[in-house]
Amino acid sequence: MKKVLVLFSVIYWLNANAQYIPNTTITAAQYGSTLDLPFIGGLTAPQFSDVDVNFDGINDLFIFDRGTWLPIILIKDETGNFTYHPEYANNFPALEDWVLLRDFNCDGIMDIFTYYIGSTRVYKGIEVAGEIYFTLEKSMLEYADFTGTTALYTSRTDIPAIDDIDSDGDIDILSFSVSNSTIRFYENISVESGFGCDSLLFELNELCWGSLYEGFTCYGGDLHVACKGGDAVEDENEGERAHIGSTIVTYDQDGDGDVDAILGDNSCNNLCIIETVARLVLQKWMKR
Ligand SMILES: [Ca+2]
Ligand SMILES: [Ca+2]
Ligand SMILES: [Ca+2]
Ligand SMILES: [Ca+2]
Repeated sequence: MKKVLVLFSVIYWLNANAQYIPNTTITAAQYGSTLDLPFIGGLTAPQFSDVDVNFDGINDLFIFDRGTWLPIILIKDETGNFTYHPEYANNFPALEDWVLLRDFNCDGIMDIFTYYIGSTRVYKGIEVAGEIYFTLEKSMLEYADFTGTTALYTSRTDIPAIDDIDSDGDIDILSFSVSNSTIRFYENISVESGFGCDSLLFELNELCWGSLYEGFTCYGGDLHVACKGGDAVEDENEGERAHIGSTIVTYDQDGDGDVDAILGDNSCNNLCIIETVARLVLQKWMKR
């Protein structure tokens, strides 16, 4: 019995110390064509970010899959080809639900914004021996108002926009409210406070960004809705639709210097563009 226990202990120790290293040199073909990335693991709901993982001056591709919560790293070479490098996944901390890589402190190294208990956790990217690693910057983002500081709400089922919304150089956040019907604009006042872009100091600038009310529909939402002294109140039958709130991606779609946005729902098979035609005042819907 003693020998059996020793044997199990040795096997357990070996397993605990074994490192899984997938063999990426094996080729696989389907219908006569060699597959580029046959053993990447499959993607359920991928989220993509640029990041230079190996500091060669070329942005590589970071993929975070909501289905597995695991990062997938594809290294890009100078010819534009991507190669799967699973070993770099160990450079990233444990991540949940959604992940966006942004350079909040303008040091040229991507940082991590990820979901954490109804809010957002931030890790700062650093270079160690020619590879990217991360240190915890903010365990949970907060914003300031007249009551003090409050956790900056983000939903685990949606994805906020983390971008320089007001084009002053620091990273701001657009996130649907707890009621999921209006978008809140959390303004970073790092630049305004004289700290350049290296701080994360948020104030609630707008309760209803874009005067937008997004209900249960898959076809956008109502525009020019006056903010009702706070988050707009849901007046629709929640049982008729599966999900309110949306993922938000901001970018300058028409190149006119202001922020447009794409909204997408997990219960809809279409995306909607909101185009800012007068800065943060008037928007219009285009269904795609
Ligand atoms: Ca690179
Ligand atoms: Ca950075
Ligand atoms: Ca800003
Ligand atoms: Ca600012």
